[in-house]
Amino acid sequence: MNTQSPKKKALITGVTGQDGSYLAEFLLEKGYEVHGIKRRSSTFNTQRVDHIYEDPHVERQNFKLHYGDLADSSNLTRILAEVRPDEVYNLGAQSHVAVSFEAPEYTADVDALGTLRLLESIRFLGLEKTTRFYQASTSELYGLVQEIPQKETTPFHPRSPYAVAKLYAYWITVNYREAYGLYACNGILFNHESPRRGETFVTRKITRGLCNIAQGVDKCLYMGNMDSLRDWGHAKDYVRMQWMMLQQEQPEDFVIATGKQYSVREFITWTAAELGLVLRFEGQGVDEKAYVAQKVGDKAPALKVGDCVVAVDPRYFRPAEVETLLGDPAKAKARLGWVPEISAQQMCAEMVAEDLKLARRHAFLCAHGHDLAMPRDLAA
Ligand code: NDP
Ligand code: GDR
Repeated sequence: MNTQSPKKKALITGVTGQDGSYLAEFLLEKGYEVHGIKRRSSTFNTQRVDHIYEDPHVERQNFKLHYGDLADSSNLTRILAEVRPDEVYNLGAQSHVAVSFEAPEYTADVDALGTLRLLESIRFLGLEKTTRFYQASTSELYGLVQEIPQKETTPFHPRSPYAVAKLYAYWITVNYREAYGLYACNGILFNHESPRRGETFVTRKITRGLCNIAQGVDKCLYMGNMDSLRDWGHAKDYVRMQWMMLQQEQPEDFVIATGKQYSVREFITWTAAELGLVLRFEGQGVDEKAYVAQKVGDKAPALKVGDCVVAVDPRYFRPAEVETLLGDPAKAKARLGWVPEISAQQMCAEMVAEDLKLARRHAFLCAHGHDLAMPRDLAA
């Protein structure tokens, strides 16, 4: 007789993203059967989960991918009906704040209505008493901050189409909890990064950019608002907390943050120090917006980091900026015993080490006759 209890099943939207990949690893280690939704793409988009890929031809596959999209309700309903997960982690999103100003309707469709589609499918299938739901909420909800530091009770004031869409997702999650008794939680996560961070988010843009410059494969790093202040943690610490939230008796919302705040300029300084670049800011202390307004012409004003140039490019200023975010994780610590284990500086060092390997490989291949273009993105 088999006395083993069946494996728990988790479904992750956004499994190919930074958090999805760490969460999938974490849940597999905990013995879960992990299902992930991936989008159809004309090029491979599974780099972050390739190392945990399991051949579908073997028996007892523990990691399974399904094609899908948060814009497609029938697809979500079919996957939920097929998997009948114990836990759903809704991490899928158009997650770039600056891009949300360019594509506000799409961002609302995926980030706001996508969450509703998932919740409604759970209800439609009668899973609301058995399936637990995690919503990837964000510190961007605080936007124009009303209180320092920000905690679960701090009022919201979103400042971008992304944040407004996530505000809907936050409240619809609360609503399904209150209306239908669904076990649903919002994790209000502050910025978290890693070597797997998308290349167009500021930390990764800096580590990648300066590593490339240090290896001679790039010349200049163009930045937006370097005075912006963020509370940066490590994605590995944060996915642990996503799982912890779904293991409580009662569903609740939690702020996840480190309680420490640094500027984008400081992150540049740490990265330069890791690489042994002598840091020399020209124009230190200037308000870059005013500086750009004065000097803008066809020449971008430049701040120098040793031999490499960090230039301000106004295209990276946002129509409405979130200037400062600082979280108070006291509730997570008191109720769940969660504390972040990796500091922002340690994380920066890890990111630099990984990006240096990539930059060296690129430089090596170029030096040996390969005509390789550096991948670029409008948002970076
Ligand atoms: P990423 O941008 O790295 O990953 C986003 C994931 O969502 C990717 O797998 C992406 O697929 C997928 N996705 C995008 N659009 C759709 C769609 N239409 N249908 C289905 N899947 C889609 O984000 P992170 O891993 O950093 O963040 C995870 C979640 O947490 C997001 O919801 C984000 O908004 C939120 N969040 C993130 C924070 C952070 O600091 N990282 C802080 C607070 C909240 P593909 O790979 O094909 O692009
Ligand atoms: P954010 O992250 O908008 O906080 O959203 P991002 O790393 O993009 O920006 C952080 C701050 O840095 C400033 N900045 C720049 N940002 C980018 N991307 N590129 C630049 O060149 C640049 N120069 C300065 C920004 O103006 C901003 O103030 C992230 C995402 O992961 C969201 O999905 C998530 O919800 C929040 O974190 C919490």
